[in-house]
Amino acid sequence: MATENANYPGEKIFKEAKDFLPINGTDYVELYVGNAKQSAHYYKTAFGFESVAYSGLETGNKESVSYVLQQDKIRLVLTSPLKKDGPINEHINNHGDGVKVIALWVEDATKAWEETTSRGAVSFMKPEKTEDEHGYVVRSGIHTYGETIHIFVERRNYKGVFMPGFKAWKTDFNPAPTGLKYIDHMVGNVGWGEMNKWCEFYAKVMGFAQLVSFDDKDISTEYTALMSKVMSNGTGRIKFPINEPAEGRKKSQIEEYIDFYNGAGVQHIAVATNNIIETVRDLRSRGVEFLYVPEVYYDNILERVGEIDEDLEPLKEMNILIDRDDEGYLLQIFTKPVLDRPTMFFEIIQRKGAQSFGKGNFKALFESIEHEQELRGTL
Ligand code: TYF
Ligand code: FE
Repeated sequence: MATENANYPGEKIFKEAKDFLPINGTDYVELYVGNAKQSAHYYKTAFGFESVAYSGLETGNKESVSYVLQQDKIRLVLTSPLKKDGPINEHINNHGDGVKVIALWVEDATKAWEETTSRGAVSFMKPEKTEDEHGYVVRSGIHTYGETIHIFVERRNYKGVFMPGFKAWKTDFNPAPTGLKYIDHMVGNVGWGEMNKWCEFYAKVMGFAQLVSFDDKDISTEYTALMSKVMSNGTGRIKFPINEPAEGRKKSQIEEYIDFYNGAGVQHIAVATNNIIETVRDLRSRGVEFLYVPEVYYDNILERVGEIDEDLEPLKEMNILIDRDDEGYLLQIFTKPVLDRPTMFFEIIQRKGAQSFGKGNFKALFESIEHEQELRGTL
């Protein structure tokens, strides 16, 4: 399965995805948060998510409350505890608000659990069937980096709004969507020297293959050294870059994350749009804050990326970054952290052929992140 990488002796690359774990797509992303009601309001108002489902006291759930939001194929679940103590409180105490679950939509959650645990995954939950008048869902789960988990969701026999235990969430407050379509990739930050271990986990346990690798030579700016590898499933629909800090002059942004999150966790969720200029214009008007890249970035940009369909002016106005690879180009922009701690943020991405991750933008992007770190006094 693994072959030697000639450039990095001793390092393994996983060339071929295996198909023992077919995944249809991301089912949902669940965040444990301090106040799910207010977080839900933020994701509706600022990002244009729609209300879908609810679980809480009114549905007989006395332990926790969850709001399910959706925009096109992107489903978010926001969960808060209703009582003191327990795993949700502990998670929030350790990490602040953050992603607990990356749920993957599969045809057979029992098989997904058997295939992954037999290859060494640590079980989070055995296959469990829950039902209501709309049918049944089977879920199973395994641990991944930090306290993050993957839940496998089998919903082919379910017709309800989300899952048993939830009711439809009807409300008169329905802000318009902002054009976000699907999750393009979700990035994990892991500790020093742990990147290869987690890439190996995705290769061995989940059958993923390695798409790309960046080392600190690619992406070492003055301070922010890091290494990154992208793992992907066979269809390419699920892409999980894994970052680890590297030695730099001062503190790596990955180390800053690990310090505030108290361990490994999800660093950013990249969401795709078909019209990044309009999406970003809309998000900005709703109060979403983005990283700033100095105007000089645009001075010789077209020499670097060649011809593009969009006018440069609105891209510059919105501060959107551009990069090209041999398959096409991409447009991307990064929000500031959306939580109190400098941990998780969003990327908005529009792919025009390019299947890469914006390597040509790393320098500008990381200098911008360093500027924010400086303001936080965490460099
Ligand atoms: O997902 C990626 O690889 C790009 C670039 O800390 C990136 O979005 C990589 C590391 C990072 C922030 C962005
Ligand atoms: Fe990204």
